[in-house]
Amino acid sequence: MKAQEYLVKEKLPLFWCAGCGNGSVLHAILRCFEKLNYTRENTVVVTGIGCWGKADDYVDTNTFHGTHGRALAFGTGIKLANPELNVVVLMGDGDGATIGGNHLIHAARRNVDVTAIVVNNLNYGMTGGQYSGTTPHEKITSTSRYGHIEHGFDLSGLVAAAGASYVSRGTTYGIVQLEKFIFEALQKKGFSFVEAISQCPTHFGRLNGMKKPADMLNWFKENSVSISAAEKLTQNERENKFVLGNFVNKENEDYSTKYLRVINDAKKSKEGGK
Ligand SMILES: Cc1ncc(C[n+]2csc(CCOP(=O)(O)OP(=O)(O)O)c2C)c(N)n1
Ligand code: SF4
Repeated sequence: MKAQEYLVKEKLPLFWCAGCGNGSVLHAILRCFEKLNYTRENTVVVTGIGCWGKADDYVDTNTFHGTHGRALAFGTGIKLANPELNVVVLMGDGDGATIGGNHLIHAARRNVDVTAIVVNNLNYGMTGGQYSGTTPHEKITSTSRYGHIEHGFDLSGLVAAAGASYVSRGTTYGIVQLEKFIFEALQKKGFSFVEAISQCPTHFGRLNGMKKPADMLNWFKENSVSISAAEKLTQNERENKFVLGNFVNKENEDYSTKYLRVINDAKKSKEGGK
């Protein structure tokens, strides 16, 4: 299937604001589906709530629209029920890192064989641009008018530390690199995670002096560094940078495989006991 054939045409035009990064990330995902020959039947796209959580409306595979912060819990259940399915979980930073942060660390720790793609637009877009768990220090949001006093999560670092098999971070400015990361993540057995830094010009951009979508893309470009370049920076210099690249790519037995082994062992021991 061609990338565009995965789109539900009747649902177009997209609900997202002009210049939002969500469309770019969705297109990159659909191009990867095309390359991997995903079918409607063997693929489930799971979302939570929020602007990015609307993505499942536009994807013509099996989809599941869950509650805010719980997309990974639904994705885990779907994968355990049918390990043959390609389960792709789409979350915002509010969904994945803030309200649903607990599910994120435990899915990574368990190494559930799903791909999680977090569009990190650094705020809660849908509900009016409030700060989230990834809003950078001192940035302005509708609930931090004088500059955010907290430091945002290094989301990829958090997921890597929790035990994921694959972790990468890219931006919508570097969409080719981001698509490569999504392509690798979809093929990885175990918990794979891609953090897509993306623009929300309507809220985050407007409040932080970047009124046009292109201003946000330039901000990403000017403040992005590779992992190797970041190693040469001091902690302070790194603070306001987007460190991009592949952080983890390792082999580690996934949860469904272990779970099926336990089921088989239990069956054998029951038969042996008869
Ligand atoms: C448990 C719960 N708390 C709060 C809300 C209200 N709510 C809906 S969307 C949203 C923010 C979504 O932000 P994010 O996940 O970052 O996605 P974005 O809109 O930025 O793409 C919130 C707080 C909710 N639906 N459920
Ligand atoms: S509010 Fe922000 S995240 Fe939501 S659609 Fe508009 S630009 Fe995109």
